[in-house]
Amino acid sequence: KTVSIRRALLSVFDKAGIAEFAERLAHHGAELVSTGGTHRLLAEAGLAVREVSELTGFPEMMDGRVKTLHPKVHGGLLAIRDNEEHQRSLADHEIGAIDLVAVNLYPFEKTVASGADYATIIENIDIGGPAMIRSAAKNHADVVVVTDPEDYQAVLSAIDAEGGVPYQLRQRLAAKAYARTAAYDSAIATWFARELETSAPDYRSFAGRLRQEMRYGENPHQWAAFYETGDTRPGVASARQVQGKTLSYNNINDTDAAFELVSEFDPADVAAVAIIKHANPCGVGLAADIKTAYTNALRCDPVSAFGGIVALNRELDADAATEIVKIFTEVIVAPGASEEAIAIVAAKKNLRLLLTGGVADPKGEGITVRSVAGGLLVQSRDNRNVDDCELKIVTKRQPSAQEMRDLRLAAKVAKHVKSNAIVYVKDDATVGIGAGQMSRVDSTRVAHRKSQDAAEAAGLEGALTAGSVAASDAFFPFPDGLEALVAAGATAVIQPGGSVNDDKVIAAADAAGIAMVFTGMRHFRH
Ligand code: 93A
Repeated sequence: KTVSIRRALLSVFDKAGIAEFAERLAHHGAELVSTGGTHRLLAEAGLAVREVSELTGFPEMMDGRVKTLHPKVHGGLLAIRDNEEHQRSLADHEIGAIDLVAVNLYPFEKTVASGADYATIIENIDIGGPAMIRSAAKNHADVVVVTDPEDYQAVLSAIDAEGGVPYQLRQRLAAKAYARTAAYDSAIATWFARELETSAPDYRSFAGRLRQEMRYGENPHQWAAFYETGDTRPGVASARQVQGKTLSYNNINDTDAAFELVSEFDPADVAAVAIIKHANPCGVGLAADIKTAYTNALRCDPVSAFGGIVALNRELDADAATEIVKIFTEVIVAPGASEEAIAIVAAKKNLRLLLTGGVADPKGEGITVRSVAGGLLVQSRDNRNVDDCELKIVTKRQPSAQEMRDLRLAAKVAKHVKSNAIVYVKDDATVGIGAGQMSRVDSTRVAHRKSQDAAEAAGLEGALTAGSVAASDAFFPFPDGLEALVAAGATAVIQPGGSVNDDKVIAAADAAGIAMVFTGMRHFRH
């Protein structure tokens, strides 16, 4: 059956399109009831509209905190139309049925994002709005709930065509309504968690808010959308896109990986650049300036860097921009950019430039979510790195100061490489990265072979790994992995340790005369 609209309650913060919507409903014979601000707007538009306070017999009070929270409203929304008992209650208490509710909420998320003070944020928690939305949505068998101005037209078209709103549309709008109130409460819970700096991750924050539908997902035959959780800390979701095409599913995933990686390096200490392909780094460089850090990163694997994502931990300057646009790059993400740099990037129409306003806090709390058939796997963000570890030198040979610096860089990069991860570093830049192999020895070999290719591209003999240091994301179960690193030219190694065979691995390192450091912290990433 279709529901014809005899009485509509309109209470909207975002007033876009509401006057036209109300006018059309009135045209079809609906009585209009409205709250203060919405009432004023509709009356000024020349429509016959009653105030909700007239309906309830109570004034709007307490700065509007209590305006629609009343049995005359909720009874009118929740009464089942073909239930005699419910109908008698309506009659006994002189409650009029309400057939349609159009509500959109106080802008809680925007208020938080604007940096408003505590009291203002609290005042922007809508109570009456979600209550009406939930009542109307529960009773979608008899009531129409509209929470998005984008849906006004669909409702009007149905009324024009059928004289009322069909069940299918009411049901779809009810589902959308609950998604909205869920995301709203999730944004409030997330804000509270951050205010309290609670270490307990907010497992509800994956109930996100639809931000963007993509043309497709990881592959063209897959549907995809981007949901934001309301977390406004620097990162891919809160970044401002200055230019370039719309980001794709893979772009967003890779940009996140790139930005999280460079955020491991404090911009006050050093400039860091990471180039990412398929969510793995193909080069990471540190230097005193961003341009040098980029050229250091590029040397590691210039072939893979083509079409990559470039992340910086400092502002993009003109020198770096000039260098980066020389090869095809999909995305640049940085805390900021100079006017000159923005102008240089503008010459490449499709290249996306994202500005985050700062780096991500590597120690920040957060959650990561992935799906499995029939469920979601949720865990806290991996917010520790080698700087949090008590390092233990386990070999006779001690690492030199430069080796120690390079070992720290290698360990931080390895944390962001899909397991099994092996990372070779020399002179503040990666020189070989092995990712995603099922055996650690294979990752070691892959990294070494890629390093030979990079050496050839640079017109050098051998491999860039000669005289390098290496990191492994997890312990070596046997000495063979370590021996492969030594064969590739590594002079120092950093790894978590903790294998039952540690003694044998340490003996192999001593036999080869290299230095080895244990971190005690594993960084699997799948
Ligand atoms: O402060 S409230 O939580 N208390 C209420 O009873 C209530 N009823 C509707 N906020 C309430 N609303 C909200 O007012 C609606 O969700 C809407 O966002 C806004 C519309 O107010 P106005 O019509 O005065 O602009």
